[in-house]
Amino acid sequence: AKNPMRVAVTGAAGQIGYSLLFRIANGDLLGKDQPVILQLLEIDNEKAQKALKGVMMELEDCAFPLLAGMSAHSDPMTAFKDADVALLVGARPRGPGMERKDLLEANAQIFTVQGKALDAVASRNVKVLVVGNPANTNAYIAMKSAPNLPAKNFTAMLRLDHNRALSQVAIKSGVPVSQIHKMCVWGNHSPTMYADYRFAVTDDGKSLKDLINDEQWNRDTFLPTVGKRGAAIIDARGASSAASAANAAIDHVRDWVLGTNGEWTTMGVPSDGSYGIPEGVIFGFPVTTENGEYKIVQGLAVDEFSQERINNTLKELEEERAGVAHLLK
Ligand code: NAX
Repeated sequence: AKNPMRVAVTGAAGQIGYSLLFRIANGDLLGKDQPVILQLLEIDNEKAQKALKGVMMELEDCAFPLLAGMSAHSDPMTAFKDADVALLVGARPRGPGMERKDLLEANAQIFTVQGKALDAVASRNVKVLVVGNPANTNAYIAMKSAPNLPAKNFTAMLRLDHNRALSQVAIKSGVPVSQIHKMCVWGNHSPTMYADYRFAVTDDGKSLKDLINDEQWNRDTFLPTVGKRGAAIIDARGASSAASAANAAIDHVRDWVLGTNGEWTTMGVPSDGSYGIPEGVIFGFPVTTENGEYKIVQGLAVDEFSQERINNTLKELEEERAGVAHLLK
């Protein structure tokens, strides 16, 4: 039998945690033959820690064969000890009267502390996925706070945007999602992200762009629908995306660890300068993965419309980065 892998999850008593933990323990994250140990972090607050205990009671009550152990933490230095995977879900939500700048700063503090803790105690190969918003900038802060870990180990979640885009294209074209390849999303996990089906093809190589053949739909329906989907879920459900966000986190890490067999997916990763994105900016790119490493898909044509969109989402990320620069000294 395989040795258990340690998966740290922050914000473990939250909405996304409630969907995520059960799927990890069920083997959806790392494979049906891979035992896992869950190391769960919540804020140092009686109510949160009590709620976390409740979730752990339910995990026990599932008697998952792959769940080899679990522990509750209020300190990232113990929660991240020897972690092979770290899912950073917990973040400070926007409170009443809070400006975007206040939100950035509150989260910058959290992700500085957590980046330092990962740097100090996690496995040197830890794979980090930041889900908590603003996800790209939080991942950037954690990466910068962990100089002894490879920068490439820090990623942000664009997969929910990617999956949303896939489903919208499938509905429009009538081609099932399972038969659509080479979808991607560029940029920030925010309404500025650029979901791009120009390269998408069916199993038999037909272009989705040609099949749909409707630029106005792309501009006026598809991009706004994907970009504002989070708000539409809040409006309909009275709560933000949780099960779909947990599902996307599972997809992201599973594909990173187990490989995509040549298929494209989208990950927010530190740029290596590809497509003119400044090095180090955590940006959504089309990637393929193999042997636990991702590679940015190279050589894609960027037309004028796409360049405009990419510039726009990059500009937002650079503003966010400038907004927290003073905290990273
Ligand atoms: P909840 O408010 O239900 O849960 C968050 C949990 O995190 C709470 O239990 C809180 O106590 C905990 N927490 C806060 N600060 C913490 C810290 N410093 N250490 C440990 N735990 C901490 O939010 P939920 O709906 O689960 O969403 C979590 C985050 O995911 C939010 O930031 C949200 O904006 C973000 N999302 C990101 C998405 C993406 O695609 N990247 C999509 C879904 C989601 O909106």
